[in-house]
Amino acid sequence: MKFYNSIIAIFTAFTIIGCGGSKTTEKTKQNSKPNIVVIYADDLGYGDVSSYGSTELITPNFDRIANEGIRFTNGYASSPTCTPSRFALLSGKYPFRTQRARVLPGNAPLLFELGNQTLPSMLHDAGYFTGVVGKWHLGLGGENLDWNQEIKPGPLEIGFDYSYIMASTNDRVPSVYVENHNIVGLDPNDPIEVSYKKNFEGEPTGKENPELLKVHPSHGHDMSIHNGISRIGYMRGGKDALFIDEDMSDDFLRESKKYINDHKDEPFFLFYSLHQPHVPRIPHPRFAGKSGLGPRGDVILEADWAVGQFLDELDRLGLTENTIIVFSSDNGPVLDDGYHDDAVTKNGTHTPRGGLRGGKYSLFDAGTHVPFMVRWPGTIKPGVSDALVCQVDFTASFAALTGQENSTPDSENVLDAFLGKSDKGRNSLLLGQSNITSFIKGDYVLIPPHKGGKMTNKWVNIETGRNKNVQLYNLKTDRNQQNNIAKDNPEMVEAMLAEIESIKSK
Ligand code: NG6
Ligand code: CA
Repeated sequence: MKFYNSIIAIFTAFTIIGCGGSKTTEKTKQNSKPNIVVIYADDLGYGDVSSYGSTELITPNFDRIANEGIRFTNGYASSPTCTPSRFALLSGKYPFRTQRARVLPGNAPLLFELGNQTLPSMLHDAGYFTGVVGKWHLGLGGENLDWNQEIKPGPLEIGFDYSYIMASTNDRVPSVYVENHNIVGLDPNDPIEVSYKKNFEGEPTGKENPELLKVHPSHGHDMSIHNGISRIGYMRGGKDALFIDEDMSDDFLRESKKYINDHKDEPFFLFYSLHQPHVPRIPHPRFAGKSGLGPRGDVILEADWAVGQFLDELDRLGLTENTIIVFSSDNGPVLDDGYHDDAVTKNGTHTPRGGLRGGKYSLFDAGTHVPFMVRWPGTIKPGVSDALVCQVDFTASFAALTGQENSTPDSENVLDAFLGKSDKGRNSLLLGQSNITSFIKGDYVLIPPHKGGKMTNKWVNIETGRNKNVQLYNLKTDRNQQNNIAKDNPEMVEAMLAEIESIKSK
């Protein structure tokens, strides 16, 4: 595969020399097998990034990707929560097609049906080495998994050639990393046990032993304790394998850098899945207090730094011009998501949702409308695009780039928008989890009737967007969704509801 990269280099050099150096733009016989890296933040809002308008939190390295590539102003995650968005990104399927596509417990079986095309399996078939490092939260193994044995099926069974993942989330047990089929650093003499039903005898919990905690839960998160933080779920044993929250960012950065070093001589795909700024927000001491906005701001700065280090490593390896980087987030922002960590009290005038309505969990726009940038230096001309694009589109778009067929049901080829060759992305987009949360068509978004309260619980304190009546907003003229125009546009409402039904029956 070294050969392959050399050919590109020779071709580029030849073109530049051959054209007397003045027509470097003519080198655009586009490389059809650039490396592809998807960097995926967890709960980062549209307004948390300085190139998207944040003035209180400055993120030079996220901005580097935005400014050297295309910054999308209408880029979407598929769902206002994590599991379904990740599922859509990797499967090319709308989450509503799978009843289990909602926030999964840490001992949930793998969410994917085996044998279907996925983003990594498609790229594997295209000749890529495929890997994932970081947060997973898509289930592992089958029912009643024994974490001390081989953990499968998992990433390797859906198309990844390598995986180094956090088993679930940083607030759910088991608090371990899994490399391929095994927990990292597990001592066979100290097996790990996991339960989401009841505690193991003699084990402290956040509820009963708050004196053992360095961060206190606000709601939920009062079960097993490790590293001074109580989590969701119970575990016992596996002491040597438990991760240290303060080191997690460095762990994922180290593994990501190692991965690109190991595979620099062949086309590679890397899903670099950050854990920030999801709770618990525990920055490395290098970043504690740096943002002035409390730990939520600090871990965003920590993530930004890690992304910068990763970009520097690509530069050092000479891979920058041969690598597409996509940066986005799995859902919108939240302040108090279960711990008293000063996210609310120290937020000041910062606006994580960046002028959009709602936030994480919400059917309003800020639940899914996220930072979204694509960089490919030398091929993509930097710019800003208003095209409607979604993470579910990676499979079809990168299939088009690499000469593969897309056989996933909902992914659309928006490669020209990703590469800045076209201002047009999708015509319409369905968002959801195990149900349908909203439907965007052109400038309009329709939110079907939903039961339930208008606000989440008092800690999370986000508008849910739920309404027993149908809602319709013009996102172009009313970006903050203040005027429900459903009543004045019954035909449009009917047509959009009918279109949802036809997508459902596809
Ligand atoms: C919620 C958790 C929240 C977070 C979320 C999933 C409680 C009270 N809240 O149920 O802290 O873990 O699930 O977040 O337990 S996500 O980004 O992974 O979807
Ligand atoms: Ca998330």
